[in-house]
Amino acid sequence: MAAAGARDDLARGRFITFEGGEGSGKSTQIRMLAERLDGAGLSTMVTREPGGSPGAEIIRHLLLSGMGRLLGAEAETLLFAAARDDHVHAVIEPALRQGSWVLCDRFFDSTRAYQGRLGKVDPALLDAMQRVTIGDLKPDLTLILDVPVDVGMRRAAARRGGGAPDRFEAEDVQFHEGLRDAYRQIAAAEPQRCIVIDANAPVGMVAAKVWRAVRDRFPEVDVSRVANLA
Ligand code: T5A
Repeated sequence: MAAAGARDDLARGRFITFEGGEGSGKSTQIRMLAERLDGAGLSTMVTREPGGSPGAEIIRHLLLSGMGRLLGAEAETLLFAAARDDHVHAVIEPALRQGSWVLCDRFFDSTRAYQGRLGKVDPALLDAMQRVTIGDLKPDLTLILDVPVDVGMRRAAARRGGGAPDRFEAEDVQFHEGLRDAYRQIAAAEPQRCIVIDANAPVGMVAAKVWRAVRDRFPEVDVSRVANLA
């Protein structure tokens, strides 16, 4: 039985989440990491939260429009949880079982930081929602991209052009400073799972740090086929 379990574990893909404040460069780095893992011959899947499955994308629209906020912090948190539940069961778990490496732009640490620390939602409610939505599923690795708040906000503004900021981008500087601090605390509490990456650097330099962190954590990745190793 134990041997079969070990084989199942090896066949299962790895689950890597990216976290950080607004404009920290998560989407950019996920795309680059996916290319490298593909180059190493691994099946990879890129996804995001809130969203990532048809049902969760509908809830994403509601949340980022700011409508969830009108319901209060707890109800807004429940909407994030509902989206995650669908995403985990419809997309993430099946992909991992099929051996894909799943790279997810935000996961439950975002709820801990945004709704827990900043929205002051009761930790007992967050624990209960986590049990229901993700059960034992934890990321194998979480990369927290850290940038000064003004840098992240400038990048987010440049990316959206003349468009209006979304629900969370529109919060004040104090909120975003608190967010950065919340992520540092999450990393300090779970150093086995989380690595903080200084993302206040050119894209290629950040990508090299991300790649190093992934190779250190997963030495089983065959890098001999990956081009342009930084
Ligand atoms: N949320 C989410 C919760 O409150 N609770 C939850 O449980 C969850 C799951 C999602 C929002 O929902 C909240 C958090 C968020 O506020 P979103 O639209 O998905 O919102 O946005 P974000 O996840 O915040 O992502 P962003 O798109 O704002 O930023 P990224 O993905 O971190 O950054 P990226 O890669 O798009 O880069 C932004 C710009 O900067 C440039 C890029 O080219 C781009 O133009 N850039 C760099 N420029 C210079 N140097 C670098 N190193 C750069 N890297 C990227």
